[in-house]
Amino acid sequence: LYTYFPGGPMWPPFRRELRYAITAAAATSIDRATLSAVFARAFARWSEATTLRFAETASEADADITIGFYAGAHGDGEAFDGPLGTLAHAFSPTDGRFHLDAAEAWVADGQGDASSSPGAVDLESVAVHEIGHLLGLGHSSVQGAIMYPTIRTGTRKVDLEADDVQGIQSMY
Ligand code: TQI
Ligand code: CA
Ligand code: ZN
Ligand code: ZN
Repeated sequence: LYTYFPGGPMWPPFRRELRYAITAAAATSIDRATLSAVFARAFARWSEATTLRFAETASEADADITIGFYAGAHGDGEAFDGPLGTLAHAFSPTDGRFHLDAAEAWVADGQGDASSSPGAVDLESVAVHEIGHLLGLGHSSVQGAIMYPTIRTGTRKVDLEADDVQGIQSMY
């Protein structure tokens, strides 16, 4: 079953269109257009299941959600740990910060070192999971759910399960 963050924080009902900015992309080798496409698809999984809409903005000041790649300590007390281990983290509503570990062998749309690295991590799969957190979902006990707290490296898991849909539809 799906869970919420403690206290059940969510984006308020008058905020049904959320803007996101990709602010720190320099630390990854994946090009900017590919990043835009991958995150757009990841957000679309959740907007298709809810009344939420997401739009990319170039302006960080304008953004509800900020997405960036960082290596090691990056100022929020949750230092990244190099390859594998923690891949990414996202804060609960309505913080909006979504950070990815720049040290991972990210792969997206055939870019990155999918074949050469045994630790390759699919960016879109991680993005779909972290967006669940950004929207207020905790972890699910249903194996196969996007919000289940493990994923095998080198695999792709981007389709919401019934459990994820029920969880998000109970909020939005
Ligand atoms: N990052 C953890 C995660 O997103 C961070 C975390 C641990 C967390 N406990 C939490 C976030 C509780 C919110 C609430 O789950 S991770 C996966 C998965 C990670 C893990 O790097 O370990 C994915 C990132 F689910 F596959 F294990 C993305 Cl998809
Ligand atoms: Ca890591
Ligand atoms: Zn961080
Ligand atoms: Zn998680």
